Amino acid sequence: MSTVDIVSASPGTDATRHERLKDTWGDPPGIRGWFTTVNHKRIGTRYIITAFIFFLLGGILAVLMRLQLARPENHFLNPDQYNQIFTMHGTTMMFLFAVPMMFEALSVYVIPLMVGARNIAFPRLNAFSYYIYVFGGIMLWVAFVYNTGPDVGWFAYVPLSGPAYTPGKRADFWAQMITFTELSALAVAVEISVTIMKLRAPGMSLNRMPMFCWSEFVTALMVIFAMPAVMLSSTMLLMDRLVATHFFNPAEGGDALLYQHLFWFFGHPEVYIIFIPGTGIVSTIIAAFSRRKIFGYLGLVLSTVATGFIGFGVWVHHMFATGLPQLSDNFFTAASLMIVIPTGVQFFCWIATLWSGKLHFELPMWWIGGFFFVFLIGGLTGLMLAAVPLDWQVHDTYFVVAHFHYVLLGGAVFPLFGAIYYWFPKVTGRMLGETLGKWHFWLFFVGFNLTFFPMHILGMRGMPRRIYTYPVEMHWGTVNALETLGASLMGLAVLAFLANVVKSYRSGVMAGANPWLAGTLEWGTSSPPPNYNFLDLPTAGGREPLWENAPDQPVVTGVREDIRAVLVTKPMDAEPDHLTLSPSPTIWPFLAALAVTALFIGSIFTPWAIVWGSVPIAVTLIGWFWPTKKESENKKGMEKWEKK
Ligand code: HEM
Ligand SMILES: [Cu+2]
Repeated sequence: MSTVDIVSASPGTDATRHERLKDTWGDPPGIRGWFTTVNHKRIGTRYIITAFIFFLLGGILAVLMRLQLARPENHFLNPDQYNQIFTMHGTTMMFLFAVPMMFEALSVYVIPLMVGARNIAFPRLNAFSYYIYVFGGIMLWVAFVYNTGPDVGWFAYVPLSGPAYTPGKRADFWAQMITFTELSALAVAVEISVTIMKLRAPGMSLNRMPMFCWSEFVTALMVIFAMPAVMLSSTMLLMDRLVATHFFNPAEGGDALLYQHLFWFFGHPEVYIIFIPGTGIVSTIIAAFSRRKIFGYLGLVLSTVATGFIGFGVWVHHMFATGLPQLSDNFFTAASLMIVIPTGVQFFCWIATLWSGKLHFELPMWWIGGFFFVFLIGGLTGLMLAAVPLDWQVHDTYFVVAHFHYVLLGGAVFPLFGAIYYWFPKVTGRMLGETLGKWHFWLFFVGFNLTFFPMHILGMRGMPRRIYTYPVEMHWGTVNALETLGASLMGLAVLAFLANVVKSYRSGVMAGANPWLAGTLEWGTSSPPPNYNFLDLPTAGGREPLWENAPDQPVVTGVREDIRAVLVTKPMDAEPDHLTLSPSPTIWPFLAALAVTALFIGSIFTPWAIVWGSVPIAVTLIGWFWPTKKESENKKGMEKWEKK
């Protein structure tokens, strides 16, 4: 066996090495470990559970809305409650569920394992960003429970959300929460792109990188470009509201359209930030269950990148009804239609893979089937909406609501459930049950189409969106009642899923390391993975290393096991480059997140919070970067050792 000998051979049997690594990479015991951990799997699991809780909360609000809309002239909710509920639904689903789940949660858990690393890059930042996200979400929901929930839609258009029309603190909480969640997304974008560029297993050159890594990498870059736009618009909104700037006030030389441009420059890419990880999941699951390498790898990579670019060029199609010059409408129609090309390429590659492979139709694949059906319909109505005349016709009707739920649930929720069935065995060591799994799928699939398909018809018949009730004479009642029935089926489906998770977690079939016989690296370690991920750092001899590694594949030896050493490789061809120290557990990211939260919430009430609030932040950051004695020793030790 040839070896990539980084430093020196590591002595000991596997059992003693396991003990040593376990001690090195472990967390302090008990509650201290809880608040100090920097392990990407613990943090990733928290992200997944938290984002799912927000999905449940958003779903409860959806059911409330559907109950209200089930009958004409219903008084189950009053208009103010409805406004808060539909704003909280959209905001929760987009900012607290979809992006954190599809991007942060999945990539923080999966990517380091998939590239064969012992931890994510910047683990303390990772802990910090999780706390920021969860505190931001809690802040918004606490405000909502105390009847201070935002009521201006998840887009919070000015002037409606400005100081004149929305006095009080409602929109302020919304704006601060946006800045919060996007801060956390930005931090994860940095961690994930560096993890993907610098911590890949030796041999995993760029053209061997799994599709899921590509998709999360493109997503990370999109986050870096899109999120600052919305953070800017929400901060400008907040300043208009709190310190009487006039960015968006035309009477004082501001511009309300500027808000829409900034918002949608983020808002459209946001859809792809949610959907592109979904495509990565689809590629991963299809390859694993066809037992063949994905067809048209290069085409898939290029179309993922192209989707990322095009996603930034089309934001104005959300503003066709604002009366922009005709020429720009034409341009943005054409640009929007271009998205068909990369999406078409992707669909073609997936179908070709299924066609030429040997399909094993297990639960994760069911959800991919659902994805094909649902996303195709959402894509087609999207093309319809990109045409200005039709957009004018159905603008702000339920046709649009139908369209974006088909895209969002088709592009994110269906692949997500596929991903959960697929990776649950890796995370917990047990399989998710079949029977409840099938109930979950069919109830959700039927319920989904029953809820959202008729909305196309309601929209064509003129039912406007964002209304809390409608008159009997419009004859929209029957269809709406049907939709509410569909929504309750989806609710049942989610209950079946939760029951399945609890049951399988306790007593499901043991999974073993690689229950699906998949080919990517995360399946090459035990389920659940040990805190140090891999006993021997893996190498990649092909795109699906577990399928392709030759018997004489080189192995990495000699990485020190008594300190948190991480192997850094070169960005293009992933040749081993050097070793670096991964940070140890610490309480400071948690305290820093608390301090930042205090500043942000305080600043809603007094600008002075920015002055006084920065003091604790400074203290926590100093604590964060202050080297401990042990760390300095390790660092010196490693430098000496590298010189040898
Ligand atoms: C799970 C089942 C769901 C149901 C039954 C549902 C239902 C609804 C309803 C009735 C509305 C109000 C439409 C209006 O009055 O204009 C709405 C709006 C919305 N939904 Fe959903 N929804 C669901 C899931 C989702 C998911 C998963 C997402 C995102 C990932 C999402 C994102 C949105 C957004 C962004 C809005 C617009 C809110 C606004 O205009 O402020 N929904 N949904
Ligand atoms: Cu768009």
